[in-house]
Amino acid sequence: MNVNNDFLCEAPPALAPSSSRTGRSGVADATAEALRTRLLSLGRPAGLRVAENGVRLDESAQDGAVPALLPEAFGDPSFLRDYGVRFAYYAGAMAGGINSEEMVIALGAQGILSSFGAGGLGVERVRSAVARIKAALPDGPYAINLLHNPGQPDWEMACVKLFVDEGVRVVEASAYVKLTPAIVYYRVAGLEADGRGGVVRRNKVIAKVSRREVATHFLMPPPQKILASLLAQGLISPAQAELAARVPMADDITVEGDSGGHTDNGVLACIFPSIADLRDEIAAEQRYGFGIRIGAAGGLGSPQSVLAAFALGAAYVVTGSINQACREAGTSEAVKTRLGQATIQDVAMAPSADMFELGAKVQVLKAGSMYAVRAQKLYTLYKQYERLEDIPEAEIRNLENALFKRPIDTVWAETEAFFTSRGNLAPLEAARSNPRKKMALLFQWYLGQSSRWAIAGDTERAVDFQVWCGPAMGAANEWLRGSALEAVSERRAGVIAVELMRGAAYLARVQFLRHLGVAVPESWLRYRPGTAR
Ligand code: FMN
Repeated sequence: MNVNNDFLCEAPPALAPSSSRTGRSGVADATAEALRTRLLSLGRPAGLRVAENGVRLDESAQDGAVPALLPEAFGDPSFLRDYGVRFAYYAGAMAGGINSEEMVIALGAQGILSSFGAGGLGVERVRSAVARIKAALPDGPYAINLLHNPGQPDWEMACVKLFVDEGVRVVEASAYVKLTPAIVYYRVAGLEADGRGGVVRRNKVIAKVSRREVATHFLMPPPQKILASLLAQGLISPAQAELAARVPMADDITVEGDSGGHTDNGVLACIFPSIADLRDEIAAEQRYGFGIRIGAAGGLGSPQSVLAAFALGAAYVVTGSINQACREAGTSEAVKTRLGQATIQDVAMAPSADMFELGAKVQVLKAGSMYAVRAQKLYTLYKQYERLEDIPEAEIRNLENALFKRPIDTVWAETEAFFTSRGNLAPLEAARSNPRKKMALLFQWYLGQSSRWAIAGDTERAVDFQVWCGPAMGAANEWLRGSALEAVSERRAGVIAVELMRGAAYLARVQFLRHLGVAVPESWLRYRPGTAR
């Protein structure tokens, strides 16, 4: 662009009518407003002229210009192409169908990728979701989540078989520590030679990680040992096993900082560059002949944070917490209302239901719920005692009255019924010979039910709601306050997505103006929803 040197003067020209920095006055309010309005008109460049009394909008652009920047321009264009989407953005999975069929379909219809929250659902429920989503979006875009749970390898494999049979082409793989036969099978079952020496990767994997060790597994080709076993079972062909050596496990790595649900509470600004570097190292070694994109998740609830993620180099951005308060989310109005009032600080780490024995934690909404405190109490008892019988009688009564609201024996009977109905008998067998395991399963009844009470909006259990949520929720509430999207009843995931991206584009243009040396009023560095076009 053509910027003359006067324009890039050390003491930037003032835009504001009476900038305290320069003591200048004279830019009429109307002129400043015209420039700001132009910055909000994302597709139109803003030509600038340096006048005696500051910078003003000028179509002839003698002294520089802020270029057009549409939200579609953010991120890696190959993300848009590969997934057939409009934005380098996707809505991450929310287990238990909270990222629901409705959400996936509504976002998909707008050309935005969304990942159905299959975690915690029975295979038949996942099957019906896949059928409904496919019927509504036969050509996509959509993704289905494969949430690893070390205690349920059969569920994971059954889901993958379903995905392969039904032609599900995008899987968001998460909570992995190492690779499992199921995720490797999904990836490799989609490999084909393209006839020109390349490999077609039909089954796309977006791996969500927060650590380098886990990222490494997905940046590398599938491990030989798992390939050999899949081959022996006849699940993959010898040709696919060979092709597998030439592709990484994932097409995309979503680096997740401090987020709702399972999280290492990582700082995105630290872990993103680290994993991007790791990708560069592995890609240089492996010479795949195509790139592996790195996206960013965790803490994104305002246009500023979305812009920051793209500034880190994100190929795409991912939201989670903020979508749970939207109309399409598969959870209760009671939960959405609570989420809509949350502040940034209203979150806490609490024991997780699925990896309770390992001491894993999830980030939850603290406001209005005793879940974090009560689940922690159960974990403390689990660590302190070898078996239920060792826990003092008074403590047991307390649990029965306050948490379970039923006798321990009934809780156990319900636990048995749950696992039996899912055909998952291994935990019950383990509990028979291991009293500590039995105690864990019994405590997990509360941890598991508390999510269901929240989804169902069970008012009698309102103080026990387990609602996964990160600080992004409070950030979004602050951003949306006073706008047409303040009430959760008005929030739609697609509208929020577009507003976040538009806001980021507007803010990027304001930053551009700053980079030109213009003193921009602080108030311009905020984006009010609904104002950009
Ligand atoms: N990520 C998954 O990969 N699988 C899940 O089942 C899953 N469930 C979630 C449930 C809730 C209620 C929330 C808030 C998040 C969940 N996540 C899950 C993480 C999101 O997909 C997303 O990566 C994360 O929320 C982004 O960070 P944020 O919460 O700061 O926006």
